[in-house]
Amino acid sequence: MGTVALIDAHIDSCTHVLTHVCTHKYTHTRGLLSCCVCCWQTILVGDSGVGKTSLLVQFDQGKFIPGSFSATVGICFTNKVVTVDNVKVKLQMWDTAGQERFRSVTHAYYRDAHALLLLYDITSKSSFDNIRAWLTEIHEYAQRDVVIMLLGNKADMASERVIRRDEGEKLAREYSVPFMETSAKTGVNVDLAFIAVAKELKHRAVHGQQPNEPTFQIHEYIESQKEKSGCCSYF
Ligand SMILES: Nc1nc2c(ncn2[C@@H]2O[C@H](COP(=O)(O)OP(=O)(O)O)[C@@H](O)[C@H]2O)c(=O)[nH]1
Ligand SMILES: [Mg+2]
Repeated sequence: MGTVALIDAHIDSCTHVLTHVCTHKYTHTRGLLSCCVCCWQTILVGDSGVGKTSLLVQFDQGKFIPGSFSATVGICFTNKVVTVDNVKVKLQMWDTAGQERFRSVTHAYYRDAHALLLLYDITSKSSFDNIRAWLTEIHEYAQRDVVIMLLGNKADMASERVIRRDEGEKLAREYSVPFMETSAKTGVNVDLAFIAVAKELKHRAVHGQQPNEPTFQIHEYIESQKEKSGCCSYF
């Protein structure tokens, strides 16, 4: 089986629930690219109504379906293969529907997560205030090297904004996590959030802990790529 076929076969096989880290690395025979196919679990967390499901649908299908999704109790996931730096990366994105109360997201999901997208709603102060509690829980149960990204969603709702962008930035700095504002409705920064996570995970898998390898700077990457949603939409 050729390398590409092998990679595709691996991607297809990597679909079962709670798949563990797939660290297989395939090196192209011509040696130009180190091609790593991984299946990484990314969990969306945050209060109910912040737009987790909408964000996932926007990333997966490129569209916004207005109205609340039924808060089915349980966790479901969506798989998506993205290409970062010529490498196919499979993200398995878990949506914590109906589990938004603290301490109710099964600890196993945190433990198995490679990345966490933590959302608040820029029009909801309580969802922002609860971010600290979410981070406490994440630090308690997730792996120490989990990639965390803070997202202020619903950036399109400028007139109803109650959390300024700089407040989100400050909180993110305090916890040393990357931050951006997103809109599941317009799609602003949605792909970027997932792609930045995929790039970070891919970089870690390919380059590992080799001391001489330049590290991928997720903060700098995001700063260079992100669209400022409504530059003048502060109060
Ligand atoms: N204007 C706007 N509405 C959004 C956005 N994201 C989600 N919503 C709306 O917010 C509500 C809750 O969204 P949902 O995805 O179900 O939130 P979840 O409970 O966190 O999964 C729904 O009415 C969505 O249509 C967004 O970026 N902009
Ligand atoms: Mg939901």
